[in-house]
Amino acid sequence: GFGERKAKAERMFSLMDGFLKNDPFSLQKDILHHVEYTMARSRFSFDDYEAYQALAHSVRDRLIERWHDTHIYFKKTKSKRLYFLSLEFLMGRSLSNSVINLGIQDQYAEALNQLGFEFEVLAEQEGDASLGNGGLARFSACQMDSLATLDYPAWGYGLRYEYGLFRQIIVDGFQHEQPDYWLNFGNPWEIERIHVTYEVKFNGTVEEVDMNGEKLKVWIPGETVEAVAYDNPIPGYGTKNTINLRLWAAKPSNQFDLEAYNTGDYINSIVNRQNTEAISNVLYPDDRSHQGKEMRLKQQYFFVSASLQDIIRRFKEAHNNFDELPEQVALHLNDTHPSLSIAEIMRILVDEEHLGWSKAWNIVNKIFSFTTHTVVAEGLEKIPVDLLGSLLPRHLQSIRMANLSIVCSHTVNGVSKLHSNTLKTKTFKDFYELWPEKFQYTTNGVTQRRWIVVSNPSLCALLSKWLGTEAWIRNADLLTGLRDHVDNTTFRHEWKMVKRLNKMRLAEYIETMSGVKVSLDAMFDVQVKRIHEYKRQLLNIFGIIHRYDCLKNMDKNDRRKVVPRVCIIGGKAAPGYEIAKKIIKLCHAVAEKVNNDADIGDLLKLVFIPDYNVSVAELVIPGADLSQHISTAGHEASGTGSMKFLMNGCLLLATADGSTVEIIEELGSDNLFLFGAKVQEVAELREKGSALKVPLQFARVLRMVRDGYFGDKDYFQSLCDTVEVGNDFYLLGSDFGSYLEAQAAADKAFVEPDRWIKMSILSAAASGRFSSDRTIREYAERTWKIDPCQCPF
Ligand code: CR6
Repeated sequence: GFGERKAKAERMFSLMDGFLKNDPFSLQKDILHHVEYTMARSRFSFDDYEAYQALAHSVRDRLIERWHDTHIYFKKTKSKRLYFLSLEFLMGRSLSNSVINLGIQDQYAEALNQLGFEFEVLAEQEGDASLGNGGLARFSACQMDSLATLDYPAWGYGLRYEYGLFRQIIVDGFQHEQPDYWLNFGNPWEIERIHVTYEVKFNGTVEEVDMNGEKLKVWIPGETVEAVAYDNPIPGYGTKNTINLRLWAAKPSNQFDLEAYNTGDYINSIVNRQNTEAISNVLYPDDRSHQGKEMRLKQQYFFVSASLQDIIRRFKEAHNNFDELPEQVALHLNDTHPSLSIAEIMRILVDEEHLGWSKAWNIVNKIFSFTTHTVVAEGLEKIPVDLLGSLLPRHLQSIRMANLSIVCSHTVNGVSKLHSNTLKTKTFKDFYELWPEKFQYTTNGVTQRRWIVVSNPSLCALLSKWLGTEAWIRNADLLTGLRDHVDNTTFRHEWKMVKRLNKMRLAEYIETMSGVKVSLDAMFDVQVKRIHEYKRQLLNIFGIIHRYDCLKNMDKNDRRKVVPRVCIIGGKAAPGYEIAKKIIKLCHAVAEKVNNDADIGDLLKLVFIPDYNVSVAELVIPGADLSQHISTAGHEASGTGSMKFLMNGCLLLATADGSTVEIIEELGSDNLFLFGAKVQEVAELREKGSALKVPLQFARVLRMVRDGYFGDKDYFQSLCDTVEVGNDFYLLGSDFGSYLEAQAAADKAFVEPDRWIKMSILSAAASGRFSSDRTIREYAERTWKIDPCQCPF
């Protein structure tokens, strides 16, 4: 009986000697325990990597304790749960983040010191978990951190790709892609659950069978694959709550396929089975379109089917009536990628739970919400009818994934105010007229735990000192308190020192990566994000060429007045995106010329930072003076990089696109450098075609590239064609004049250090609204209708 089981559990718990202790002495013992028994290394000889692994395992143990208790508590309270379904999560590194969220960083630092190691050095040993492409994926990771911190009963679901996003290496200025074997050295942050598995079916036929006079549709699959769960604990900050990110891996199914084995082709049937593992092998490296790829569809369905079986199983453990589903379960579709969930849950409710179509439909309409992260039609997935029909014969209902998601979701979210307007007036105009009440927006955000506390410890200390509290780490609105100190010279001096320290860190990194020595007195001007024509890295490079050209034509006296710049560009191009790859090559070609020009010296440097990812971002963002977010208005749905720079006291040079519009509302247009066509002007400018006015300087820069001033003349022609008058879809030419003016305004502000520092402080002070805590709270209250559920300590 229950009493007996409880007594047994209590006896076992007493044998465990209670929870793990967090004093430095206990931590040392635990780390050494893992060196000996987990890493199986000889006690007195282990290198930094092994020390990192042992350290990570000791942290993992502490996460597991809280993760267990959190789930026991969630189960007990039976509160409504959120399931966040996303094909991508860019978690980056976990060690520092976990230790900080557990609140035991000082104890760990001391423990390691006593063992003769340094925490920061070991933390550098960790590789990134790069299970995503760009903004959408990092935003998912930030949301997980906020869900845990705000005590929401939430689960994340995703895929455990064997290969994350490719590593970018640069050879002779060209991008090459290398596979990311991130699991080769083990992953201490995941827990393999060999018993949490589900069968996922593919292909085959649908047959009608007669069951006691009732006609039922039965799917006879052609292939079955097994999904195995890998759990990744996500700790909240300042709370015991540690939620779960469950990632699925594909394994050959156990089910006997008698026919294959009976034909005697034993070897081949095993080889064929191994191929099924390929489903979760690799992340698709395009961040905007995945049109009509069979493996991509298989991944999506594999993910959706395993997740929903798991969710329904958990629901049925505690409830026996599906009418309760909408009060117990919120399912969130992160973009259209998991939208097959809608068809799959209908299949489960109709075919397996025998609810009947209309009853199932009524339930399904109350549980889904959907966020779209794109503005352009080519970003909306479409699946060819015959592909869906052959792979999922029972799901063939609708194939425009966005339409499916809108029809069946109670809420359709945009990711910024501007984006939402575009959705209502353009992309989904018809749907908006039909159901205006469904359309909302929840502006994106980023977590200050990762983007200040982990990545910028000196700023973190300074903020707590001047705000007189660490409470901003859980409540970013408190950052507005910095405005009270902006006139204090001591504060400003300390602020400046922090920036300088971070610039030093970045300068060292640049020197090791590229051999270029940069001056700390220069303005560090950064653009890091995926390479896309609409993000206009080319506009930035053209601006740099223009600057170089001006410097070359100046006399020595005038040069002395120029603000020295270090221009930093980083980002990956999708492997098949030719123009983006040419932009990377051009950046290297210009850098080669500029950086080796003795005439120019420290006045201008251009560096391309290879393999931009989360951990590189943690280093680059705190060290930036200026950052560029210069997409053609109307093309960046939100943009979240800008929010991280803002938090780190970095000034923005930006167009009025995506979330920048709301940043301006918080910050005031005087505190950033704004330029370019407004969203409502873009269509008209495009219509002008070859009659569009383009400044002479633009034509001159274009000519230089075309004439081979930076080499590779032939290779760059097609790139130049994309911005030639009449063909310049992203309006680089027509925005060039105002771009240069904004750059000049930035130079002017930089030579007044007091003014610059004030703007920097005001930037950080305005960043509170862009915390993902605010985003998650809005979603929780308005869209998901879930309440916090805090596990007692
Ligand atoms: N590429 C948007 O383009 C937005 C993020 C997160 C993007 C970007 O503006 O900030 O999503 N869209 O909402 C997609 O990935 C489809 C992105 O990261």
